[in-house]
Amino acid sequence: MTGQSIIPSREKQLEMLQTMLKIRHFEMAAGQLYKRGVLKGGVHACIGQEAIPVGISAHLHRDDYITSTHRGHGHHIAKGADVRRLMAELMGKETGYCKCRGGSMHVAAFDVGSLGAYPIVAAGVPIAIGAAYSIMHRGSDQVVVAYFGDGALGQGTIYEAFNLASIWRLPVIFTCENNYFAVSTKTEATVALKDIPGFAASFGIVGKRVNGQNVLDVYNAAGEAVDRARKKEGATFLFFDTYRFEGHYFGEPEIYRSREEVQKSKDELDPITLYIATLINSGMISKQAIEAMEKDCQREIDEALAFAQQSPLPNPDEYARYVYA
Ligand SMILES: Cc1ncc(C[n+]2csc(CCOP(=O)(O)OP(=O)(O)O)c2C)c(N)n1
Repeated sequence: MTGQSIIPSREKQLEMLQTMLKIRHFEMAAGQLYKRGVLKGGVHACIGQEAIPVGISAHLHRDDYITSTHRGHGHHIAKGADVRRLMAELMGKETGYCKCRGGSMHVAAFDVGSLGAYPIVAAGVPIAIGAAYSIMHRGSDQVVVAYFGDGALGQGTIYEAFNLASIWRLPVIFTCENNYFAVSTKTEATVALKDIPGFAASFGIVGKRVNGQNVLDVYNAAGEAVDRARKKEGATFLFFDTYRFEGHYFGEPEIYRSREEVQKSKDELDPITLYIATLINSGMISKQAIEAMEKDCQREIDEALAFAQQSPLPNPDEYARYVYA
């Protein structure tokens, strides 16, 4: 890693803020739907973690790939997914990305390079390796971002993936979102890993620990990693420190952390609040322009809600259609 900071263009920076706001508004709307009993099953929000997929996706092309997790709305929206089809998928409608067969935790959006969200912890990572292997054989300059949580570091497949990525020089960006909890278990209770660069170096790849609440830090670290992957110079392991503001899923009782801890993190670590302050201080945007941006986001999410609400449910007689075994 060169460590040299690159300041993105004003246009890019405003686009990043807009995408972070879009993810936040989408998930706040999903939270309301969950409370009203409209959404069934587990819905895992990435509220507080938005800077990571946004800073990374700012470097990705539509045909680059991602593999995602149970906490994947932000990964998909940042990659350009249509929020109407995503909302419809959450609501179990036929117009959803997977025609209701996936739901929040199993979305795949091939139109924007998402090879799927995998709620089996770490399960998306070997799929990212397969996609990277195909890129290598096709000789294209695509890259793959494999998202996973700190909980995935307890899964052996991660280390097999590191090994193969190094041996085959695969264009992968291993992206760990360390939000300090795997459900109720603190990272420190299960993850022995401390020295990220040293650990990655032992596999012959580059590793870096990054502040995941600062979208510009994410943007810079991801820029180097994506560049390295496109040039076929090998994989990167990016370990982002972040914090999830909601429970593990909407409605989860959160008995393993105090209200004060959560509030302090919301007050001090909100990636959107922090970024807005940076943009205002640098004169890049006015408060009025931010308000207008928020209204735009809200309008887009309202449209997505209306689209999803008006969409038909799937025909129960066709439940096995599109499902392969
Ligand atoms: C292999 C496997 N073991 C256990 C579970 C149950 N489970 C669902 S989410 C989760 C925690 C995941 O934590 P982390 O990877 O840190 O992601 P986060 O939820 O914090 O984003 C667990 C243990 C699972 N889905 N898959």
